[in-house]
Amino acid sequence: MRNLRFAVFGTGFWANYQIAAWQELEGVELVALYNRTRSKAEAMGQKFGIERVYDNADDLLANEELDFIDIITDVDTHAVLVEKAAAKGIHVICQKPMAADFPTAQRMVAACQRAGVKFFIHENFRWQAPIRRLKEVLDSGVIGEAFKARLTFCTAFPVFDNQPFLAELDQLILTDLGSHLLDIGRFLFGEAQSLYCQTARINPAIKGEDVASVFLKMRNGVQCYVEISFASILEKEAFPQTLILVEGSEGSLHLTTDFILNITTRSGTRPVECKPKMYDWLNPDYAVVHSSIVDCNRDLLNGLRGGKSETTGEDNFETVRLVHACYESAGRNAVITL
Ligand code: 89V
Repeated sequence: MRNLRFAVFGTGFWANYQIAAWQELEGVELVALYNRTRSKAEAMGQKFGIERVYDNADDLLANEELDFIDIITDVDTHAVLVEKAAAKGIHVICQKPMAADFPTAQRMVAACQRAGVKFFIHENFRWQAPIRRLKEVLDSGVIGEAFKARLTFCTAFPVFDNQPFLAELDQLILTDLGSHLLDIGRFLFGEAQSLYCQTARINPAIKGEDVASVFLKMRNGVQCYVEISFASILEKEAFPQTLILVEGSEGSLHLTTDFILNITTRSGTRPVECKPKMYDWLNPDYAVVHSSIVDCNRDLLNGLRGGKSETTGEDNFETVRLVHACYESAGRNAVITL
């Protein structure tokens, strides 16, 4: 099977890990880089041995022979790059969140459908090793019928140091983290029927909200509470894992810190360690997050080769729908029926 040739658009903090994660996989070849600041593309090119770098997206698309592009730019440039690639008949992977608003996401999905190109969203959180393990155990039926869940990602880790653009977003926590956590809710329990959300801004130095609490009623009956925060000063001062508690008719699953999944039934609790695979390139603060990029990329590559991929644009559109329903709910202080 020949290698799939691709280009990366955006050479900021996240691209360091996404490119390294691609290099863990067979069957792909990174041939060119784009960044609107040429010197940044050149620096990344030197780091990974990529000679062809561009500061003009159209020139890259005109000059290079590509099977797909991987967009790792800020959210406000996603739509224009997706549409440019679709117009050239090139398949697209785009970093989450798909778009800053719902109509733009609709336009992106439609543009790829019209052009007949494959469109995927790079949504890596559902690929985290402990979350995959929790899903397996949940599906095994050991805790019976799930009826209630809590998904938590609350931290005071200085995310703005590595990703300064986050401080500039008018809508922050629900687009950045909500996209991930709401997607995990869909991954575990399917689609939501209704939701209610409240938001707050605690850090006065940023533009958007940094705290959100969402209560979802899932179509399968599960009551799912999602709490996300970049303002939580908690006793465990490390980059947090996503913590999950699922309660079922016969027991519970509790994913706690340090990658321990406690499986509890009436006969007791069995702790299972589910550590992520460590790579020498990952940033230890983000270990479980960065490690999941490899598994996410593997799934996307499968989709590009004509197999099934979990996070297609169409699928992720349902996550985008939830994110924007949360903003609507918080804005109107109302329950939104989906
Ligand atoms: O993965 C992400 O979306 C990052 C972080 C983990 C900091 O939220 O922005």
